[in-house]
Amino acid sequence: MRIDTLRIRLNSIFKKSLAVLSFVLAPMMLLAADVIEPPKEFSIANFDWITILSVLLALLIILVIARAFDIGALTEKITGKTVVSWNNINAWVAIIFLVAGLFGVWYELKVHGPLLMLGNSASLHGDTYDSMFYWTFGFTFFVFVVTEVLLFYFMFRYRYNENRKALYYFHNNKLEIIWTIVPSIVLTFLVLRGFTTWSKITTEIPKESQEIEVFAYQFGWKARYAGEDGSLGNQNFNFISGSNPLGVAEAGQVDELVKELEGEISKLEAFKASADDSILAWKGRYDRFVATGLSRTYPEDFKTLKTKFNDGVSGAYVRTLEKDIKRKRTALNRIAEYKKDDGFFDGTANDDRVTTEIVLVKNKPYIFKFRARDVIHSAYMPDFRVQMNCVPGMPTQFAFTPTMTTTEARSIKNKPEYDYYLFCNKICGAAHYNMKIKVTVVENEAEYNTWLASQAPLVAPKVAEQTPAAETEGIETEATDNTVAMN
Ligand SMILES: [Cu+2]
Repeated sequence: MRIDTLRIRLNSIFKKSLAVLSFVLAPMMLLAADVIEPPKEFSIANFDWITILSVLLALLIILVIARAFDIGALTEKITGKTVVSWNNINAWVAIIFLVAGLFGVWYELKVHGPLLMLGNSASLHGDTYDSMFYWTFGFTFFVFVVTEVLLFYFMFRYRYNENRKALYYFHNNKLEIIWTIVPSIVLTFLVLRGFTTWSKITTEIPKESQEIEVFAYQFGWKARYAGEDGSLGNQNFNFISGSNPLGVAEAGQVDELVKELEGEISKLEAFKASADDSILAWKGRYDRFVATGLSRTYPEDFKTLKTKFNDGVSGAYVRTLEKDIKRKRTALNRIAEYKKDDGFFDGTANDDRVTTEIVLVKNKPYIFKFRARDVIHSAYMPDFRVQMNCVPGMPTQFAFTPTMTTTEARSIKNKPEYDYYLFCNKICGAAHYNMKIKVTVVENEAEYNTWLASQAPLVAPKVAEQTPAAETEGIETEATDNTVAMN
């Protein structure tokens, strides 16, 4: 009797909580819809009454069903007969779930599948890569459908039946062997295929591949092409400066940087020498602020002054100066070491082109050398099935051959505005979403040469130094700006 009372009480608590939860959930769902749409002015006219009413209707239906089960349970208690068979209900729910789930899978594949497909690959290795994807998807999809159907069908077919006794089935070696060997074979096939494809992509690089340096920074990309001499000049992160964002080993730029660093060092040295005077001056200002009450009128200025003065007295000011000087001296020493190496500044960098766009020739092999300036980025060119991390201090590379020009891709996709892009595929900071560089594939070498000639070389060649070869090839070297600005 007491247990019965408890059950009734629990039942009523459960129902009350359900009701409270419903009234909390409904406004929450409405709020969630508001997150997506821009907030509207608060007015009853702006309410989405259809959504509110459908949520209320859904809650009402749930309550009615719950009520119906209550009545069923009560009838069972009075008559002693089974009215609601939970085993049957669960069995049918399993079938409904299976059918609805499979319909959902079919719907997703049909409606959203095409959006995820990358379309025809535009590189030589792309087709092998795509075929790997389809094989993997095919195997896993087949296994998925078979296991899901069996799982829910068995739930339905072998639900509890009081006339049937379950068989105690402990172990079967044959089954164990089958379900170990079959996946092993499939996985071995998939893994070996992936391994050989990856090895082929990364090792079978044609000797005549053209090198292009791709440089990642927060938040953009720069590309560097070899000029008329056909080879990329050296680079080092120690040479990076405002006018030399890629740190290319070009003597003029590096000398400029040395001068800049020396100037900054002597400025810092002067600050250090007059540190005592500065501290005294800050103290004077500090006292005056306190005496005249300015400290209360301009609390922010006073706070800054106080920090400065405290840092001066504690010695932090001088220590920071010394640290800065040391850092700049280290940079100078490193540059000096590189300058000792005659071959390092051999002038090959002078005609290099630093560009804000990548232009490739169809069916020509390329090797992209990736570098990063600040954090890890990832170069991702979905059309060419290329992806490679760009790590500061660790050069990486990816070789591939484009097989479809931008014009061809536009006509195949039926999108006259379509362009290939190299995206950053690693969340690298606030403007990561916008970190991309256009890649254009042209039909022939002539188009490429015209484009390259329009890009300014690192060092503008003097008219007298123009090589006759460059003139006969019709390459214009009209560029005069030898600085490459970050945009
Ligand atoms: Cu990035």
